[in-house]
Amino acid sequence: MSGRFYISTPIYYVNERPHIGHVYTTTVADTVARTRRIEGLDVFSLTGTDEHAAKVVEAAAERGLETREWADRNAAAFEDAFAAFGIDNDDFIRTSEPRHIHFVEEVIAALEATGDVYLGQYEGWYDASQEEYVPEGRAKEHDFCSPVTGRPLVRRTENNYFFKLSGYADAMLAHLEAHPEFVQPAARRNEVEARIREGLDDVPISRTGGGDWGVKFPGNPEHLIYVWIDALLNYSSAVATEERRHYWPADVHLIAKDILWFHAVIWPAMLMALQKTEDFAWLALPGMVYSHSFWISEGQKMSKSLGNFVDLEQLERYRDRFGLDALRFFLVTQGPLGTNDSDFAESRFIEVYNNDLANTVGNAVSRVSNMTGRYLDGRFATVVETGDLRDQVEALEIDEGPLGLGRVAKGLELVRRVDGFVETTQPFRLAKETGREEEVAVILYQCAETLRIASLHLWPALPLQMEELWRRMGLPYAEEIAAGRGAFAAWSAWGGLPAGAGLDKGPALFPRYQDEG
Ligand code: ME8
Repeated sequence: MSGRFYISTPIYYVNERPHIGHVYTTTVADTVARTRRIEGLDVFSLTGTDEHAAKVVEAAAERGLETREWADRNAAAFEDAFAAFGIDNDDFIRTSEPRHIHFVEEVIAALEATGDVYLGQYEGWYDASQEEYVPEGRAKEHDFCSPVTGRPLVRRTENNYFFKLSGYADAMLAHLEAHPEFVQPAARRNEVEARIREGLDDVPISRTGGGDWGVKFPGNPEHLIYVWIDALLNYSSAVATEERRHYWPADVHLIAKDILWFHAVIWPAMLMALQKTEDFAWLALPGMVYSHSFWISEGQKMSKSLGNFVDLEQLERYRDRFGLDALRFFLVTQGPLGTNDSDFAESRFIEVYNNDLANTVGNAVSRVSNMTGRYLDGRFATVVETGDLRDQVEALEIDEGPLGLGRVAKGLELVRRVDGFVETTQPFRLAKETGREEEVAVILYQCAETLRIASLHLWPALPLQMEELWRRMGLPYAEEIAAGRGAFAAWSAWGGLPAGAGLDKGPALFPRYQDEG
């Protein structure tokens, strides 16, 4: 293996069942992980659940359940959902697990020893709906209501342990300057930078009087460690073992804009503080925090009060109707990866499915396999080294982007080139003329070879159907990737479809969808 790659998703609150937002981020992370797995990197992809929030306790109580029982049930729902949507994560961490709790205790004790965590008194505007304090300026700006949910803020005074965030403003600005890729997209980086320049206050990291669902402050068990501090540490606790430590630092923390501040400022400042300790100096800063935007639903913001969350049941219906790959493809290519929100609308789904998958990928594969069957007995006698389509394939350059997902767009474009090439060269017409067998073979080899190269680009988003295509070509890529021997660079070079290889016919990979209504 030529290197390692670590990507994480947020860990999700277990007060509720999963919905499209959770499946989205985790599917994108899975797709990114696969772009690295197919390159042969030693990949670690992590997801999991954030369990110590007060709203988990409340949600359980509303149902007359023990907190643990409700947390267990929902954690299982997340784990099952991710399996059902084809996520190939390497671990699923729950913050209620002993391995995590012990790690948090040790980290906090170490930070207390350096003086970065200290006991003090805090008075401020508390946003109960988000379980966070809102700085004075922001509170005023939002008329003393939550900037996220709009609910009234409450004035609260408590004895807390604090984290000395104020000591890290200069270091954070210097880090952003030296590593402009640290927060992406760039617009999010600029927001973060502007807010740091407004000044950083120390942050309370413990609470009292909230029962005992949480991690107890080491040496002062009346205090529970604030859920966010506990949660962020999951990224490190999951790899704190001898066998996994080499995965650190994470290459990408994939999150959405709602939790940018914690990931882009508080988390790296904590890691900077940990650099001063002996036991945790291995926790260098992650490579990138990538913050996407939000899905909305049929033109409206999704909210509990509107009851319009695209929930698991709805996502399952899409999966069952169009296939898992189609759902993944839609999420990854049409989702809110940039700074704009995206609308999840059925009409758009059908349009994308028919245009990109049925009429492009599916159609090209069936056309080329049909002609190969009919004119070449399903086999390619020789490797074709030169030709117009090869030139086009080699000239095509697409920016892969910070997450490597531009590769999927490139795969789709390669398939479009196959279509265009068939249109211009008309092998089905040549095949009817005598003495032109050689030309037909040269055309069809190039088509199949381009589809093979495209499939390597598309696999991260369309794993099931691209593996089906590989079976039809008799190529062992799926097994090689599973064994950690992905070789994207070598495989995607021209000529990988060997002489004697075939392209078997089979059912349509993406049958055209026609509304029955
Ligand atoms: O914030 N569109 O957990 P959470 C896209 N436990 N993505 C969405 C979304 C939407 N409409 N809604 C949610 C938490 N998400 C904390 C995180 S991490 C150390 C602790 C996704 O269950 C998106 O990834 O509220 C967002 O950041 C995350 O779910 C929030 O999940």
